[in-house]
Amino acid sequence: MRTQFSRTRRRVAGIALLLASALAATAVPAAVAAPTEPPAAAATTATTATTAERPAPTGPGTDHATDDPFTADRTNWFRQDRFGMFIHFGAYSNLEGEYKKADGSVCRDAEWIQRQCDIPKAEYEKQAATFNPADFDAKAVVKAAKDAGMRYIVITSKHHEGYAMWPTKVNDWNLRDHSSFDKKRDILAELKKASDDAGIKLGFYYSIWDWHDPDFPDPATFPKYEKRMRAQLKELVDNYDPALLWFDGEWDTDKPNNPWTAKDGEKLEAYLRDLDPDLVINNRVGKRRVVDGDYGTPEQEIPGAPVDGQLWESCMTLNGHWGFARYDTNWKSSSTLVRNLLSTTSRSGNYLLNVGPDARGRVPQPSVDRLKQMGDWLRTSGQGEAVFGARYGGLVEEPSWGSVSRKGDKLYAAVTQWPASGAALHLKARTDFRVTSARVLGSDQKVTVTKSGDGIDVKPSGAATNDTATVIELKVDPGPTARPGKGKGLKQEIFDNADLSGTPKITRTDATLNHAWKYEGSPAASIPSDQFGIRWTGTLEPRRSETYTLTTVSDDMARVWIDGKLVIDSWTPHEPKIDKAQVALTAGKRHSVKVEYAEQTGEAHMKLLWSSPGQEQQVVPATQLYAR
Ligand code: FHN
Repeated sequence: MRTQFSRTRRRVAGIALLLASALAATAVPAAVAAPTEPPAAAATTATTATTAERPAPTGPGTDHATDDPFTADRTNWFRQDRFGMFIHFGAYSNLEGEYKKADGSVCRDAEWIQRQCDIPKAEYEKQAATFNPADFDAKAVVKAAKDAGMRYIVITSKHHEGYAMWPTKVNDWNLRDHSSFDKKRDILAELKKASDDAGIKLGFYYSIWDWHDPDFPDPATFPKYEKRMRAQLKELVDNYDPALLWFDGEWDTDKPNNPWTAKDGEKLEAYLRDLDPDLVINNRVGKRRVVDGDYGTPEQEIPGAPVDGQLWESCMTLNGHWGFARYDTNWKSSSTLVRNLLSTTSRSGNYLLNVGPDARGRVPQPSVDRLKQMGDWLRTSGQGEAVFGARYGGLVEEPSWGSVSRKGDKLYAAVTQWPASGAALHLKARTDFRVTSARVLGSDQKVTVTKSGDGIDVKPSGAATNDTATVIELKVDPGPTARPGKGKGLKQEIFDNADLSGTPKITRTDATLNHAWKYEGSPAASIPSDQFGIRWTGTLEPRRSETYTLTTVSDDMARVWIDGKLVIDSWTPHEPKIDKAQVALTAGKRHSVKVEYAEQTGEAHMKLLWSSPGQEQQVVPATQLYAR
């Protein structure tokens, strides 16, 4: 359980981080509202929250990009752990996926059942009053996650139905005040303790879209809902110290109308970052875009490659439903699930796999069985090395016969289509590298590796070790990587117009092009949040000699020159957008770089990232940027 001290420490650290990033730009420190001490827990009535709003950073000079999620300590656990358990559990679970309508017909859905089956509010509240998940066993849930090899858990604290799964003081639509459950119990506290005891991170899913709160649908009353939502989120952060918040229900929709906007997301994210600078937050806090939160959230699918500009996590069901549905026995095989995990890892993504406890709070046995089988595969012969702490292979193209992840100086080729006797597995190289040794995990068979055409041939001499995936470990020499540079950042000229005309108002060194001014912010307190421009100039020093992918995340306009050549031209106003260029760079060489950016109106974002076969995606670090 969080102590007041630990949160204060976090917040102090957070301010230091904000100021450090501001000072690093040798700028006037961003106008960060010095958070006041949190108001004493306000006494609240059952239906409204009076917790005072804390002034989150905003206004000219505010920059919400306080670190790079690709390299920050704050996100390190998320980038290493790779595999998590999603839990969909709410009042909907009490119906177990079926509702008998007045006309005798049976309507089926899971966590959407109230809306999809048109259950009247009073009727839904009546059934929720009988909800009694007495058999919910946090230790058993955490054991199932550990047995699977899962490193973090995300549970629905409040789904679209608006029903809180913790004893919130904000209203009485919750598991404590509106159920038949033991009023002395708190399942989120039980799960927090069991997760802490097991060394597993705990996060909360929280739906912005709320079908129950009367103030939600009408934009005129929506601020009242927002106040209650923030009060609930503060309860979750203060009382359970989550590592992660998984927002959902951010999209434009009706029944009920959803007034949520990208600007609302900016304000909520700023509020949460101020509340706890360590939080990892997904992109559905805003509008599920590359500039929202710390990571993208593809659902029921796996992107075909690393995602540009953002970390990512694919969430999936074990059968066909998120919430429990007693009739849904369409369980994925453990082999499919392991292969999904290997695919996400090999593209630098995470896999969040869902379980849906039943009305009594029990995780279905077929779920538990498959999770155990996944863990058994991961624990066999060190095969988990291909997942935990691993990432995009980078040095080779993804093969058709499986996937390739990288961990340090090893590539892990997870083979799902074992070659015929005497045949080889071909890997197309993306850069020069050498294989210094090769072995099949769980077998002492000989493996030969030879250069072949556009890459290498890997020839095992024996049989696959299992039907799911046999892992071949290739120890590699990735070729020379220069020591980190001594750069401090690029020269930055800031104009108070979007034409970059006239004399720059501010000239300074900018450590990294990693900025999220969003709607209200700007590069300095003296620069308005609209109609400003920036030119960065200097040199960029790569650490490897290979083809780099330069990626910009920009809103409104951006363009990039390398060695005098225009390589990214995105000079027409746009919403948050990714642009990329392939550029051959030479290790240790100072390549001239110029970046121009313009903000006309609305949101303002500018990031410059790079990646290469031997360099994982990151914001181009200051050490590799020089003002001349
Ligand atoms: O509507 C929800 C759905 O019920 C479920 O929670 C998934 C899980 O990510 N998210 C939304 C659909 O995108």
